[in-house]
Amino acid sequence: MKLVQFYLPKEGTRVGVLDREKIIDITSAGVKSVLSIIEKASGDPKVLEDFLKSSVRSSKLTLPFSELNVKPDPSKPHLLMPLIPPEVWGCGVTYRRSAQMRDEDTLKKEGAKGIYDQAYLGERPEIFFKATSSRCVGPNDYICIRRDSRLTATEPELAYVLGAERKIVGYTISNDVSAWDIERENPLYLPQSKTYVGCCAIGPALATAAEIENPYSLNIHCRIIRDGKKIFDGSINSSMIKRTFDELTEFLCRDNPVPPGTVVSTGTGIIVPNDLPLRGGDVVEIEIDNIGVLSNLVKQL
Ligand code: DO4
Ligand code: MG
Repeated sequence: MKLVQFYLPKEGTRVGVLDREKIIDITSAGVKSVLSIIEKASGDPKVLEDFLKSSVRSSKLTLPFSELNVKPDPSKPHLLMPLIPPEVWGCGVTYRRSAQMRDEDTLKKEGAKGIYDQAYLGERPEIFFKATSSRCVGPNDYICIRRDSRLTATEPELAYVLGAERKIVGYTISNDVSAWDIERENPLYLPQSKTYVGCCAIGPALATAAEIENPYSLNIHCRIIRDGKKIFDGSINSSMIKRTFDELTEFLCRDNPVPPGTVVSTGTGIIVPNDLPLRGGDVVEIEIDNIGVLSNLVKQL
């Protein structure tokens, strides 16, 4: 099943199950938030599916998805992030393309192995703290370009969500928006390139683990639209990732108490060319099989 969160004026945050083009409101069945479901979920995906099926049966309200998939405005119904994540972690150089681009674009001695290649090939993956929920946005909201960056890029990524026993409870789409110029100036500046207001978008839905038959065979697609014209179109399949999600989780959670509901963004395999930095007013769309399309507007801070 696919879970969404949405806002209704006067009612506040609601939880829904997305069934093709309609959202079945399960808040009236006692579900307060997607995070509360995740915190309670056992490691068995069937238990979660059964709980959601019974919540759908007792629901009394259905809404069209298209009416909620709009720019957030407090006077109108709209989609929210599919969960409020306590933490968002990013994984880096998990696809060869990302390692290549980053080593080429960082000062490196002739013939020397770059730090990104070392991380791509090394036993330990690159994992970094990306964001808290206050720095994240949901569908159709603004992702941001920091005021001290001239080359900020979109990083379209498959993300998974960890449950109580560090098991994957679901998958979503994330946009690991990154100030590449700051990262390139000096890799020690990575936290400043990665973490700031509006640095991460999540959504539109959380597809439960049972919904995604094989997370290593999903098409990931990204489009950037500027002034009504498509200026970038790129894709990758998650089968090209070098690391398993178990491997990423194992390193992430070593002596690190990661709370349930944590989003783990698995790294980008789509690299936007350097001559197409994001600009205020752009629209970025990321589509992943069986999860949906995450669309966001870009704001220059
Ligand atoms: O090392 C820099 C970050 C890499 C990253 O975010 C990615 O590969 O997706
Ligand atoms: Mg990334």
